Amino acid sequence: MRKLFSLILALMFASFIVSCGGGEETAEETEEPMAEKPSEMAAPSGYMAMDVTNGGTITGKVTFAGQIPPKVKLEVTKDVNVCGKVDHYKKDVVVSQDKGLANVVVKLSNISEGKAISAMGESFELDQNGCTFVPHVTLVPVGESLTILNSDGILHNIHTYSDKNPPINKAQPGFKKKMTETFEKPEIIRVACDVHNWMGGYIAVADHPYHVVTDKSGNFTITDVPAGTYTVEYWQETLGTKTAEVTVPAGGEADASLEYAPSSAQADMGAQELASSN
Ligand SMILES: [Cu+2]
Repeated sequence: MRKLFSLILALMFASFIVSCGGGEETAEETEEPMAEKPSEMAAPSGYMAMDVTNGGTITGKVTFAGQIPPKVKLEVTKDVNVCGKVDHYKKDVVVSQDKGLANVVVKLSNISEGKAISAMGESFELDQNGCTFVPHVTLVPVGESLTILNSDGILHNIHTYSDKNPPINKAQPGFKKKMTETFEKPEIIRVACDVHNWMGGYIAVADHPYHVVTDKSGNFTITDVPAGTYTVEYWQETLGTKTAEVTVPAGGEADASLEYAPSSAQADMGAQELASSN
């Protein structure tokens, strides 16, 4: 009797393990596809990731139409032993010798599907180095961690001015080499340091991967664009926002060069007019 009882117990226990094991497997099966493709889920804007076959490339150069503005040196008034190692200049308009405009955020403003946002990269960093934000304009996808580094080893303070994301105002003492922040809403956010009033930069939070920043010569490249006609939006911190239409052929190239006039009045001119006058 006792033997029978323990046999029944053993059988019950065995079937319990089997059903548990089975249950776990089912759970794994349903979880796996979600864990595999977080970036293919709809972004807040409704952007959908898909496989891009035979995509095209948009290249361009953003230029400054006026005289190359003289560099304006900024006075280092604090932590001179660290911050004063390099000269600091105003970065509101950074123009190369061939009139390329650096630090312009270029994006396709009306793209609804294309490559996965993970194409933007795996890690995103903003450094405070020589009491300057490096890079001056940082791209980060929505919901991804932005690593904020303090290479200077002195007190800085990350202070953001945002509309859609909660503002950040956090001290980063010299011993705190790293901190991370995430942004849930696409927007271009000004960032400053209250300790060093000349420090300024921008964080561009992207809801899809068709966002780039012009290099120091004003050049940019946007790759793997599904064939079609798009609105290209250009943003420069003092010259404002402009748009242009571009048609990307399958597997081909499209040019989306743009010129910014030096005055704000002229900056309102249609980008297409400027493009056609080139
Ligand atoms: Cu600082």
